[in-house]
Formats: sequence, C-alpha cells, structure tokens
Amino acid sequence: MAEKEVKSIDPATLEMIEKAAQDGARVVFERAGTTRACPIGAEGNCCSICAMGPCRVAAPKGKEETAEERRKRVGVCGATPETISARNFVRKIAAGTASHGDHGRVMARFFLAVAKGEAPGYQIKDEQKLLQLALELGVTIGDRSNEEIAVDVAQLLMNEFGKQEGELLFLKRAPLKRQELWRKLGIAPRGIDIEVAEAMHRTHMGTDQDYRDLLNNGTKVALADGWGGSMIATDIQDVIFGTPAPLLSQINLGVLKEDEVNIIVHGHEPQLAEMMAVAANDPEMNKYAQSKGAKGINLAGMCCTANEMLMRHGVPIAGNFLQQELVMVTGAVEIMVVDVQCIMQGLVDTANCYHTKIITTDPRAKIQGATHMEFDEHHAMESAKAIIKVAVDNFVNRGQNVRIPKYKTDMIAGFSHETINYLLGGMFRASYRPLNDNIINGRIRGVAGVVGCNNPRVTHDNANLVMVKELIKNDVLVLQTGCMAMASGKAGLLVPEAAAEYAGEGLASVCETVGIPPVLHMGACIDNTRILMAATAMVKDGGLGDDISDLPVAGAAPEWMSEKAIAIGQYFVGSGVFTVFGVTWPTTGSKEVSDYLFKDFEEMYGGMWAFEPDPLKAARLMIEHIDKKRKALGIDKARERVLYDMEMRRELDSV
Ligand code: XCC
Repeated sequence: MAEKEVKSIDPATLEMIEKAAQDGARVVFERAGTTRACPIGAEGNCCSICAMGPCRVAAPKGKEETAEERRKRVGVCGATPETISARNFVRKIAAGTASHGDHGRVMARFFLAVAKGEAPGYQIKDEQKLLQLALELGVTIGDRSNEEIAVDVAQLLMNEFGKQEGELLFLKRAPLKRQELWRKLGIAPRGIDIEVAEAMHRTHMGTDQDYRDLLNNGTKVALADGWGGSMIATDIQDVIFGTPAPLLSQINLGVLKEDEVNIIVHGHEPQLAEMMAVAANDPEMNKYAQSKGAKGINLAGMCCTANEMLMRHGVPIAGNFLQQELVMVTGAVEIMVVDVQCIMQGLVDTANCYHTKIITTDPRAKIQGATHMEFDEHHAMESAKAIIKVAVDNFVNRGQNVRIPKYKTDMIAGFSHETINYLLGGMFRASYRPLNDNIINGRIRGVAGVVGCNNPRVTHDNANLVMVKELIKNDVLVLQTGCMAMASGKAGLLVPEAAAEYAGEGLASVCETVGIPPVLHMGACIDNTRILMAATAMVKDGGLGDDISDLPVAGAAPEWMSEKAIAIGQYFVGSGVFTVFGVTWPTTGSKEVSDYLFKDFEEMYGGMWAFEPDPLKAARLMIEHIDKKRKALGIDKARERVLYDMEMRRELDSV
C-alpha cells in the first residue's frame, strides 16, 4: 500500500478537512487515519464464507515456507490460499456486477413506464438512439410511434436480466473475433442475474475449488456487467434523458452559493436528479425560496449522479467521492439527496454537526438517522418539489458557521461515443477514421481509459493527476469517467487549452485541430461502456487489427476503492485491455492467483491485470503496453518518423 503524506492535492478539500477538525465533524480522512486496513483481508487471505472460520491463511512473513508448512496453510475445510483468494476476488466482481445490473434493471423498468406514459414529466429525448436500438434488436419500426417501439425495446432489455439461456444481446456489438473467443472459452454470459447468482454459488463453501476456473467464471460475470447491465443503463439513459454532447460547466466546492439554497444530489441513478433539475428552475419554487430569504435554488452534484447531471444539463459538480462529507462542512448545504451506491454512512454524523438534512430516496438504500422520502417516478415532479421544499425550509437554519472555499474550475464534459464519432468525422461522415489515422501516423500514440474512485489510503486526486499528465505528455489520448474524471476537471485538464499546456506535440496538434481537450470526460461509471464502444469502433474502422486486444490502448483505476471497480477492470481485461490498478490489490496474498491474473490472462484474453501503486510507473506500464501493440501492428516506425519530423520542425523554427 502506498504511503500517504498529504491527504489531498485539492486545496478546497484541504481547507474543509481543517474546518471539519475545528468544528468537531468527523470525515472519512480522519476515520482512515484511525482505522487501519486489515492486512490479512487486504491481501485476500481471510475466508469468512462459512462458520467453521473465519480462516486466515496468510503466509508467514520474512521466512521461507517449507512444503509441509505450505500444505498445512489451508482453511478448516482444506481450501487453499488460491481458492480463498480467487473466491474473494470473484465475489467482488459479482457485487459490482449486481450493483450496475440493478441500476440497469431499474432503468429498464423506468424506460417501460416512460414508454407506456406512466411516468409523466419524462419523455424520449433521443429518438435517433431509440430507433438505432430498435434496428439493432430487431424491433419493428414501421409507422409505429416512438412509445410503441420503446415498449418493445424496453421489454427486450428487461429480459436480459432474467434470461436463462443463450447470450446477452449486446455481446454482438463486440468485434467478431472477441465474440468467438468468449464462446470458445465458454464465458459468453447468458443473462445478467444468472451469472451473478452462479458466481455466488460457485464461491459458496465447498463448490468451485479451482482458482483458474473461478477466475475465468469471474470474467463471465464481469462481461455481464460491461456488455450487459452497465451498457443497458447507459443506452436507456441516453434515450430518455438525451445522449450527452460537449458542454461547459464548473467543478469543486466553490460552486456552492452563499446566498442560495444549496442542494446536493449524490449517488448514481439519474431519474430523480433529472426531475430535481427541472423543479429547481420552477418559478414557483424559486419564489418560495425568495420568501425564505434566499436568492434562488442551487443544485450541484456529487459522485456519479453529478456526472449524469453534468453531461446532460451542465449542472455543476461540488466534488468527487472523498468530498461528500466535506461539502456539508461548508455549512452551506441545506439538503443532500442520495439514492444508491458510494454513499458513506458517515454522512449522517457529519450532517448532525451542521444544519444539513440527509434525504434518502430509494427503497433499497435507507440510512439510519436520515430522512426517507421515497421517490415515486409515477409522480416525479411532486416528489422532486416536496424534496426541494424541505431544502428551502431548512435555509433559515443555516447559521453563521459558513465557509465556502473559493475554488472552482471550468471544464468541458459530455463526450459520448456518438459525440466523439461526430466530432472526429463530421455529421455526414461520422467515424473514428481520423482517430485511427492519427494513431497510425503516430501523432496520437494510443488511447487510455483512466477511471474509478478516490481512496483515502492514498493522497486524494494525486495518482490520477500524475498518471493522466504523464499519459498526455506522451501523446496518449485519455478517456475518463467517474470520480477520476472529476479529479482531472478540478485540475483544469478538461478544457481544450490543457492540450497546449500539458500534452505532447502530436496529441496537442490533433486536439487543436478538432477543438477537444486532451482528456475527455465520458460520464459516470456505468458509462465505461462508452469506452468499450469507442474501442470497438476503432477496431471496426480498420487499420488497427481485428480485435480490441490489438489496439494500442490501456486502462487504469489509480485510486479505486469499490467492488464495482473490480467488475469494470475485469470486463476490460476480458475484452482484451491491459488494465492497471493502484492503491492496493486484493490478491497479493496469493502469488498463483496474482500470476494468473497478471500473466496467464494475457494468453487467454489478450488483456491482463497489473498492480502498480506508483502512478508514474503505472503510466509507464500503460505506455509500454501501447508501444508493444504499436509494434505488433507495424506502426511503431510511423511514430518514430513523426517525432523526427517534429524534431526537424523545431530545428527549422530555430533557424
Ligand atoms: Fe463511486 Fe460512481 Fe467509484 Fe466514484 S467512481 S467512488 S464507484 S461514484 Ni464510479
């Protein structure tokens, strides 16, 4: 585990950590200091799946183990450290896949309700994407209305969750070679829920006890996330709320307003937040706010709900995962509205030190001590207004202990797969051709996805910045989602001007021509599927091999913490992408399991895991991998020539 000297590189965060200490408010940074990570659990060496244990199977440190000692280092049932490590790993994948899957399922049901006209206030915003989906899924279009088509599409997508046989429909989106590989290896998922359920069974005491089999099944589960639950969620959200296109907004705690009612929306599923955005602009609600002495209503996002709201409405972001308590420490937040995932229970304790009310809205996620106001999508506007009213009524309780850090940064977000296609190729010849050409001619060395969470075990936002800056300096175009995209936003990397300042000459010249930042914000964590689609589009456009594993691309989650991140990593690896994680690695206790994930996987999937807590070294591993792929494609020479050309240009300039 990386040693941490500073808590954050973000000045707004540091300012609020200090204020929290003064106010006696507990926050995650402090808890991480007082609660040590369990070293046995961190290495994957603790098995707690039955009541004969928990069994700890860590190897003795600092001495060679004899064969006999090694034979005896097993759980009460005889489970080996490899089985235990692999089981723990696969259970994380299953939990991550279940979370994204449950999000996707709720979206599919919501989609059906919208299509049937049972969710007033929502309508289909992206007709083109709906029709494309219908064509893809074989749904009749004819002269039927959008709503009729949507009912069929929604039903088909909803079936994906409970499907018992066959294959997930979206697997067909992958390059043909990849699909064949999945089938050959027997890891093409049948449905979403069935793979999660089977993984929970396989990892139950006394079932699957071959770590290789367990880990390959883990890929099958993860693919049910990437090419299943998450992809369904992204597509449906685009159809209902609109496919994102680039827009300008701002990020960091400075987006709060001293003289307005501040509402934070936090979590992952966007349907309530979408309605809150509408209701917050309602003249009647604003008049009500004014009657309480506020100038208006200010909505800001946190975590992935923030990304959803940003991408489609330009709603500013107050902060990423580790800032969720700190936003209340400003003393200026009336309510925090939460739904599911990444919501710390510590919020309630922090809120108790201020006037903030925590409002849970989802039947699956209640928090002791919070106010529960269940969101009803059939009466969405009423739900949204009722919640906003609580915020307005709470404005008068704000008190004097208010300090909003001055920090906020401009950023451009909204780079969906479709938008990149359009930006690169233009409306009439939308394609990834210019990207492929620039990779082939070497101006762009490759593409990297840098995604995932924050983790208080390492300096907040730091690993992301070090990694992303190193990548773009070396002409690697960076695609981001989740809390890492926010870290880049705060540091000013999500604006076109960042290209001239931080990117290598080749990448900078492409960014300048197209008018894009060197780091593209593609959305929330479920939107990592946009990266899968972008990679597939690159393969299909030609010239870069015939599978995702041939592409000069790499992935990373330098500050990950959630089980969803492991599921995402595994589906990228299973789709052929080299993926490196930072902070800590859950199988370090077993050399066999780690070797299997880090080395053997490459032979099977063409993509593999790596663990490197030093973000600079991790970035170099990614660049090395990209160069290896360039060489295999025979385009390594082109890049040398381009560099030579630039060298010459510099010489010419200096004459
Ligand atoms: Fe959660 Fe999605 Fe991680 Fe951020 S990046 S801490 S999972 S909010 Ni998804």
